[in-house]
Amino acid sequence: MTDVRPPSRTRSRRALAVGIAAGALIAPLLAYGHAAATDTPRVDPPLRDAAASSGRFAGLGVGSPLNDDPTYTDITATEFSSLTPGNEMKWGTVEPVQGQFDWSGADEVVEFAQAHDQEVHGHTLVWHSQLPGWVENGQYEGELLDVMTEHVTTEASRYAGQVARWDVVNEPMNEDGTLRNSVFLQEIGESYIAEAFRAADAADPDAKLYINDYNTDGLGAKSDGLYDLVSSLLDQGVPIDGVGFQSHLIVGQVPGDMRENLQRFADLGLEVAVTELDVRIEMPADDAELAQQASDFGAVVDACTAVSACIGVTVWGFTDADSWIPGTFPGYGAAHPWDENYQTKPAHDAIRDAFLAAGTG
Ligand code: 9MR
Repeated sequence: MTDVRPPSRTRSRRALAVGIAAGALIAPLLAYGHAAATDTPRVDPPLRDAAASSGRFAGLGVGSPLNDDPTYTDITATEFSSLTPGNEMKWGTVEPVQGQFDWSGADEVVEFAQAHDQEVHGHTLVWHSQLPGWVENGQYEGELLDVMTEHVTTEASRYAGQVARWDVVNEPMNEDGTLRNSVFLQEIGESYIAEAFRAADAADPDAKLYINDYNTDGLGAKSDGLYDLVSSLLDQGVPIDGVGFQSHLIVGQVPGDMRENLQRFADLGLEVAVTELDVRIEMPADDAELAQQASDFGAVVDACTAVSACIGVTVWGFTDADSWIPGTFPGYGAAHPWDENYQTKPAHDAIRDAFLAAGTG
């Protein structure tokens, strides 16, 4: 449980970045762009190649534990170029007892990603949810600032060089744009956010450090609050590199100003990414709703590819067979690009086509 050796490093993050950049240059010339120009029958590329043609990644938030079904594993490996562990890197999972770490689930995802030339998007170091009871209930030795710093340092150090991006702080905002009254805000104050970023930067200087939230995809009070927070962190010289927009959406409700919103964060000099995209439908879903859902997935990819600093799109689960939605939003489902039988839905094609349009345009 306390083993702190990292898994073997088969491919560095820099090598991955170079590989993806090279793919971005070559793919449109050799495959899809050429096919279109010469009328040869089009071969549909996996999402990762379509995304690479626009210089971006196609990411997946993977189920927990990594599903053993060979079809699931095959799609995970072949369609995506970035994996976000859905639960395996959360505080409650990796440090169930203060100072005692269980890296088994996280290592499994990291090793899978390395074996398939995928980046790892680390999720997440400091979050009010899925905390171990000893943090939640204040049963720790010492001050919470020290406890948090120790946790961030230990986890980010272990995966240094193997995680492309870290969600350092997850979901810090309230809907009205004020800071969420988490245990960290209560015990440490607003500076917990800056301190978490400083600790992560010291532990893994090469990882891109993100703040990540939901209902911040379009303009509005919550994203205004996030914008002010991020601006203030930058003014203080806090080492923050990016903003993640989770994009847990309802069919037909992609914010029309999503591109504008991503762009204003990019204009601060930051990377942006769509980090947890799904589009839920009230069940049962009919063909018209699936068509609207496809348009919604495409619109989100379009919003990303319209912003040069938007580096990729991660979907939060790929199949309706393995979804967090029905448990959290009873009556809703069908939120993902593959159906419950692992067949692609119109949403899948819309994601692919939006990336290809950006790549060849
Ligand atoms: O996908 C995760 C699911 O398996 C967990 O049950 C759930 C618990 O909150 O967390 C899910 O992922 C969340 C992510 O970590 C942060 N943004 C919201 C996601 C959906 O709840």
